[in-house]
Amino acid sequence: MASFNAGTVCALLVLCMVVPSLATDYTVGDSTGWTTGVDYSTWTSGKTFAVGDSLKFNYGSGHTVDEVSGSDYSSCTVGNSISTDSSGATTIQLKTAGTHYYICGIVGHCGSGMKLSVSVGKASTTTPTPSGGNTTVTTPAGTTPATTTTTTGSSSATALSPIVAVMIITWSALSVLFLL
Ligand SMILES: [Cu+2]
Repeated sequence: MASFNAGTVCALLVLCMVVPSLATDYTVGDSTGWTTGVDYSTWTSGKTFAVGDSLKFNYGSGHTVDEVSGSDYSSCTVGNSISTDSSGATTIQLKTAGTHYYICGIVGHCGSGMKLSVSVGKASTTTPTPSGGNTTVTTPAGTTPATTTTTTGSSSATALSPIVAVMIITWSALSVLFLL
């Protein structure tokens, strides 16, 4: 009984500590890829980009992916790129919020549609709330008077920092294994 409760506490805590990676990888233009004759504003419409997401550009030879300033994006000016790649498969991680601009650096291609602007918001915050996790822990710990050591360890975990909590969880898990 005691070991079951301790195990549940451990499982719940571990679940709450694992921050899920919600980053999204977008393939620019989807199956069409990065090429001329595409309206990328249509592709971006309805999509929400956040810090941590990445853009994958797939294209044949004769194209590049250049990150440029907003003004160079608007005027399709090549040659001032912040970064450039022509590997045919460029993955760009969106590291900062704000609007990022990409064009093809081959003269004429930007004007033929190879221009992409993405508005990047702050990292998504749909992670489990730590307070909810701690509340869940408190309940089984209080209703488990059988094993004094486990109860003490678990209730301490609610009051201490996550790192200490992890240590206590590990210790609790080892105790459970030992008891079994
Ligand atoms: Cu091009």
